[in-house]
Amino acid sequence: MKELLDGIEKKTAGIAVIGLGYVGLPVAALFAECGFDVLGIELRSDRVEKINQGICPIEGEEPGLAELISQVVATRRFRATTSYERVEDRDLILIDVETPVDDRNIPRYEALRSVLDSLGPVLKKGSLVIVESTISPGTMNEMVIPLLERTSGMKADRDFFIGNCPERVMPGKLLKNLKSVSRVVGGNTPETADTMIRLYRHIVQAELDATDCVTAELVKTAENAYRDVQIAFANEVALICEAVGGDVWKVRELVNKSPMRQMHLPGAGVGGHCIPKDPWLLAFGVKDKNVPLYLIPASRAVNDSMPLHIADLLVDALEENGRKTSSSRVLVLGYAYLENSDDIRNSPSIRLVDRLRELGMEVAIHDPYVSDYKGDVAALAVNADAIIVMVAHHDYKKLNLSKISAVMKTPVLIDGRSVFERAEAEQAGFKYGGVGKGLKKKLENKYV
Ligand code: SAJ
Repeated sequence: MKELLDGIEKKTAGIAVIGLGYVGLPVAALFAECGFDVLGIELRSDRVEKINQGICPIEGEEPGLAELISQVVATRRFRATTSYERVEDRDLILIDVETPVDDRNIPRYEALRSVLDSLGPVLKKGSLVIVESTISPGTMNEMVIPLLERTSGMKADRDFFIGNCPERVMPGKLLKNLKSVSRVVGGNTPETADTMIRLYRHIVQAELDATDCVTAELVKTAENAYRDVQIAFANEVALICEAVGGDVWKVRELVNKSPMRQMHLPGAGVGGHCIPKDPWLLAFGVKDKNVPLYLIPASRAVNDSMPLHIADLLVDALEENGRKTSSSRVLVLGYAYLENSDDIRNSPSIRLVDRLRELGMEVAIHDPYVSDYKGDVAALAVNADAIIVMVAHHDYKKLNLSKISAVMKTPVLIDGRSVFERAEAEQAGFKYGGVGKGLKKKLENKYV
């Protein structure tokens, strides 16, 4: 460990980053920028080629990333390859490969296993391996370490060192979050955790909390499960508000004036590559330990049902307008999973569009950031029976609603993200409804 510490202090230790995606690539670039020699190992040769030309293969607005990659490639501190052969002289190996769950919400560790199979035979004695991918609690002890000992023929904590340091990045702020958000640093031994902290101190200006591997696995999956449960609560309150004619956004604003409340945003659903997956990784950690989980699975069900709820709101509105769903034309505004992003992974809009097409509707899609769906909203709205706002892209706040309702057959506006106020939509000629703001039904005065 002493040699390793020396190499980390003097930045003479060679680094390998395996998996150059939205986490691995910025991490590799930051370590190269601060003076380490970094070798990126990436399966996809098209990404390797782009990177070695100094081009950033990540789409979307990532401030500073493209410039940083071209700089560290030009100074030859960072290069990418598809092969593991040069890993044998690397002292520090970071693993940043995907850990998705399948349609039965079971984690798929194929990418991680294949990395460990390839890494074992070339793993340098005395090196430090850090898994940065999000993994279920127990995965380091039950899978990663045993597998790497088998494929390397070496013993953890004797011949090599190992830990788990999950990331807290967010699309659009990859570099900023990596540098300024605290991290949990899980070492298989306390000494390993300390060594990892010395390494990350070079690129992280925020707190680095030393702990063990299981705690690191639990924190990462629990912090995202926390967010999913909070969002599900807000969505359930929205459904209650619709039923009693309340406005959930007003309710939320006033609830949050109560001390220690932080009701999240209700909406059209929960997408992305973290929040829909990590609660299932957390749950999988206790799969055969008969821990009765109700809240975490139920929250996933609530959030996954929101796109279908939007479809129900639409069907109600069309029927109120005397329109049959099967002959209706609908324009969906927003296909990305997050405002002002081009990332469509697990987007709620995908579920919504499938549902509307199942109901026989003709569906047009617009999204200013997704290349297949760019275009003019008013043109796409011609003769439409309804428009549905699924993503709060900034562009949508500036839409001229009167111009749009004038070209529609029956102007219905279903607002999944409360982008518009009911009054402005109705003034523009729309029948308006949305999550937590059901269609303004005449509430029968049941008390008279
Ligand atoms: N969403 C809601 N209501 C909310 C917040 C989000 O419906 O109150 C929806 C969004 O529309 C989106 C999905 O949930 O479809 C996820 O949104 P997000 O803001 O959580 O964005 P992500 O998926 O990029 O989450 C990442 C996560 N970061 C990591 O996993 C490292 C998450 O832990 C962070 O809390 C989040 O960024 C953040 O905002 O920092």
